[in-house]
Amino acid sequence: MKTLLIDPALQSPEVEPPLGLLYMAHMLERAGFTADVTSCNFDEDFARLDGLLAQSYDVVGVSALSFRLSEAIDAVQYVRARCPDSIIVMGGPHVTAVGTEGLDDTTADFLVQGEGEETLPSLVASLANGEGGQEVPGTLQRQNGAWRANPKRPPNPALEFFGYPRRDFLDTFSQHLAVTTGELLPEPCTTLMGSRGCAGKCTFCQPLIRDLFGNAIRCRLPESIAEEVRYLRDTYGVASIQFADDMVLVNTAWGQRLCTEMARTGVPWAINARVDSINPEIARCLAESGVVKILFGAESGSDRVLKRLGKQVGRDTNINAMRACVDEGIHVRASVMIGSPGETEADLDLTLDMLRQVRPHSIIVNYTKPTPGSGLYRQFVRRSDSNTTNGAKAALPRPVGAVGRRADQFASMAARSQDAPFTSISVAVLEQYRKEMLAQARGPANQA
Ligand code: B12
Ligand code: SF4
Repeated sequence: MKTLLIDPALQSPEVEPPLGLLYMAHMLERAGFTADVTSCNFDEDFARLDGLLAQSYDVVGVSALSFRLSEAIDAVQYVRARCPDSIIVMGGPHVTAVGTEGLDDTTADFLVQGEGEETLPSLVASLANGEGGQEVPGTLQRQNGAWRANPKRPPNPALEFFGYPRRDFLDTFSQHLAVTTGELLPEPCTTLMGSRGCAGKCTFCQPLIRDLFGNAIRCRLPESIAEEVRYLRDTYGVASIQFADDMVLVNTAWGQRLCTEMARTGVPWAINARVDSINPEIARCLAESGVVKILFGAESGSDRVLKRLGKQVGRDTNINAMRACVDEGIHVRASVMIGSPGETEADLDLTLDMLRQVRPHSIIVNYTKPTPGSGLYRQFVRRSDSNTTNGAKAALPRPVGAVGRRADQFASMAARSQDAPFTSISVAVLEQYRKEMLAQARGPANQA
């Protein structure tokens, strides 16, 4: 069976290779199927996709992020129009988060929830054997116009089993490498995944990460991660690595082993981390092993807001962690959220004050938005589907009615910075705070 995996356009300056598709490509090849991967990020008008589709694939997979759901749906329609006989499978965070929501009108044949490394090869094998893809755990199948769900597939506890993502199967990998981010990481830079899962309970994110990757946090062997880094350096000239993990310092012992192995590679790296995984000793260990940049989801300087967001850390932990890394000379990027539920101007002042105290090197300020799959999204849907109104509801985007239209709503919300569905503080005031917060970054050139 010939398979093609498609990453629809992200329209983001941070065009990163689709690691999930590349892992699945590895597992498909291992199961005896061919797998090509393409990214529409560099494919205006689907010209490249057209060329690929001429090869008549038996199975075509399309990945869907909620905020790019329209692009994913477009890609499915495009494939269906050109290859009416191909089996089309959709998967990814959106499908995992909300199942068939927003997908009523797609012509996909199967949906996959959770990790695809084992589900997709099982599905393709079932199709190849003439079993029609029936009963494959982790899938939903279209039957007589409705979706039928099979049992979920538990995540494989051994991440090493998935091998390395096959970047050599991605026709646009050299273009991903050529994207310059203008950041301090030496280029070319690319991403890598060292662990999956997160123990956090942030309401604007979970339970999506648990639904995608399971409750347990799984870590790869640090030696194998370093081996992948050396492979990337020697094969593609990669000069630095951005870890895409949600919570790279999952435990101190593993984190320290990873530092030792990464130091041996001599390749600078950057991570995302929770503030409660950092202390001065770990910060030193990170700096000595070549970590040049660390992104913290600090979110707020108000304990009240942090608690309501389920962060399980307080303002002091934010400050101590960021300071420890600043002191070690690591570029600290603080991500904060404004317009969170129940947030007042006094809370925003506390966030501003926290940033003044730390002076991170760069700052990202996002409006709190309802990401499908998160607790906040469920709250948002309950409110927007309800008929009653109150002050907070007046600030919500219009109720959506048919679920299909939510796709456009997600997309427009992601595109506009000024959507603030959870607060009655005016956008003008929020924007003023945003400007003041950004002004607290050490390097104005690095503000985001
Ligand atoms: C790196 C990353 C990015 C990168 C690029 C993403 C990319 N090209 O894949 C960048 C920085 C660009 C990015 C941007 C954004 N991101 Co992002 N990102 C991530 C991150 C941290 C890692 C992605 C990754 O590689 N995962 C590892 C692989 C193994 O997992 P995976 O991609 O999900 O794929 C697996 C399964 O989903 C499934 N699967 C996926 N596709 C398909 C397709 C088929 C056919 C099948 C069968 C299975 C399948 O199988 C794969 C293998 O197991 C995730 C969090 C996370 N831990 O995953 C968030 C995440 C994907 N991002 C998210 C969000 C919200 C965003 C932003 C909207 C943030 C923002 N406010 O701007 C933007 C959107 C950009 C845009 N303009 O549209 C959400 C998505 C939520 C949702 N419901 O869609 C996530 C889950 C974070 C979160 N906790 O909420 N992101
Ligand atoms: S926002 Fe980050 S820390 Fe919080 S649960 Fe999600 S991945 Fe974990």
